[in-house]
Amino acid sequence: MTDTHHAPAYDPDNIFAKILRGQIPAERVYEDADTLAFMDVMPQGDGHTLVIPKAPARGLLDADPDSLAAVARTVQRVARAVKTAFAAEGLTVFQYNEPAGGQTVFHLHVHIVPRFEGVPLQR
Ligand code: DGP
Repeated sequence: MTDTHHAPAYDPDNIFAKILRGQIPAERVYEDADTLAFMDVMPQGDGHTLVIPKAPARGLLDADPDSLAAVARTVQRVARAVKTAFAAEGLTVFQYNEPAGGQTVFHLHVHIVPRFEGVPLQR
């Protein structure tokens, strides 16, 4: 398949790559061979957690399918744990691509936010 996405190249010095390398701290909540989960520093609600692949990927479009599958498994695992830990009534799960799509950190990440009836997302 021809690549028609034309996204910029992956930057290995992005902040989540530095978290993966242990160069900057993060509140890590889950890790396996292919993925890492940690708390978001600008939470949109209590328990806001991010899941990232260890393999370099800028976003959804350039990610390796096996890496995406690993992310999906970790998202489900962490979502279950976060829902229980924060006694959430629901969860919002989302993922942004490129600045026009709302992305600000250019290493693929999935947001998991515990939700409660009548409480809007913060920010
Ligand atoms: P976005 O690319 O728009 O999906 O947002 C990036 C998210 O990453 C945003 O919710 C804030 C969070 N974030 C940015 N810098 C850091 C950091 O250094 N550590 C942690 N834990 N989260 C960060």
